[in-house]
Amino acid sequence: MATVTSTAVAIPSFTGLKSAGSKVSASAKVSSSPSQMPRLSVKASLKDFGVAVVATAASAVLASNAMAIEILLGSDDGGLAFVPNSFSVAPGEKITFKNNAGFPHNVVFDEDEVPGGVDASKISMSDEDLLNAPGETYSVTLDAKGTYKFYCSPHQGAGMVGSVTVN
Ligand SMILES: [Cu+2]
Repeated sequence: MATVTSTAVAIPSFTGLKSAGSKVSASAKVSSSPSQMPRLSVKASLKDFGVAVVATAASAVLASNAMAIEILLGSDDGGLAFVPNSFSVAPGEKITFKNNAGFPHNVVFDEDEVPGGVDASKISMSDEDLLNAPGETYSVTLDAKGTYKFYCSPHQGAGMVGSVTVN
């Protein structure tokens, strides 16, 4: 949503400024033909403007990429837990689970504890699939609003469970 809004704003302002820039370029050509300098500077400023637009678009993309959350697998003191174990995200927000301590871990969504119509197996790691190395990650995005419960299959009995709400 944020990206769409930014883009909608950026395009009209680009068009408006570009046409203003073209007018400046035309008058510079007429009034100062002996010297190339004004034309060059107009060209340069148009070029800079183009860069500015690209930068704006890029920062909009970065902003949307920044819409992400990282969940640690295992607490710093070695506890078998998701940290945090309860959190909220926006639809489509990237959730990255990252091995921190006490691995191997995995992330399995409970088929009985996901919103209706969601296939838990499509957002889960398989029971046998484990994150073994330090810093290893598993990422998922959830689109359907509601509450999802998940667990780490090796440590579910030890209470390594979590809950995420998409809203
Ligand atoms: Cu675990």
